[in-house]
Amino acid sequence: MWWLIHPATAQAGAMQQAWLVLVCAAAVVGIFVYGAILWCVVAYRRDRHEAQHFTGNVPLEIACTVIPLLVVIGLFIVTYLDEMPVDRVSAQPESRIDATGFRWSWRFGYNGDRITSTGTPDVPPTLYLPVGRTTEIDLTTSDVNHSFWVPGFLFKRDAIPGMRNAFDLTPTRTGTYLSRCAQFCGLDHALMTFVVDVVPDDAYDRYIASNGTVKP
Ligand SMILES: [Cu+2]
Repeated sequence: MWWLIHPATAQAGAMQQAWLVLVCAAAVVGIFVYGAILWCVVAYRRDRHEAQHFTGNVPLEIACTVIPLLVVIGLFIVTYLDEMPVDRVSAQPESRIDATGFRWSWRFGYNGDRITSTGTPDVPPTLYLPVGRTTEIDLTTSDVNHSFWVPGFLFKRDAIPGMRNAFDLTPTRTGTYLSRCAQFCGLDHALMTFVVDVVPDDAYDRYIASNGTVKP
């Protein structure tokens, strides 16, 4: 859709679809509620007539309970169905990268940590990903909670002390995507940026084969 960002991974389409459904549902509910408020304000103005007062209306109360419940159940199912493929981790990822958040930057380790790239607040690191291939990212943190956020991928995942959060990314377009920590983690949180560089797969293979000396 022309007014939405064009997400750059195979997984992001499902997130965009879930977002669209939620926004449309919110719009429908919002239009109904504000319409009802406006109607009450106009139709029951004091100078016209007194609104009828009543206490207790069982059909209305059942409707006011059941309809929102059905809306919430429906949205839960849509979210669940859209998120499951995004959370599913392939048993055979084509490559695997360790990502570690720390105050205040990121460290990326490729190929069993034979190549590592550690950023600083002044020089943010670059995460290279091969286009068209599924890469598993194993996310951890060495101190407090951080969050790995790539807006161009519509993807965010928390890095939690003592936990390894694994997820797959399958970029569909080469390009450079500015990314950042999305969890307030301390004074220099705003400096925890990084760059995701999606490169052609042969350039990525050369990078790995050269142990990081030939940049993609
Ligand atoms: Cu952080």
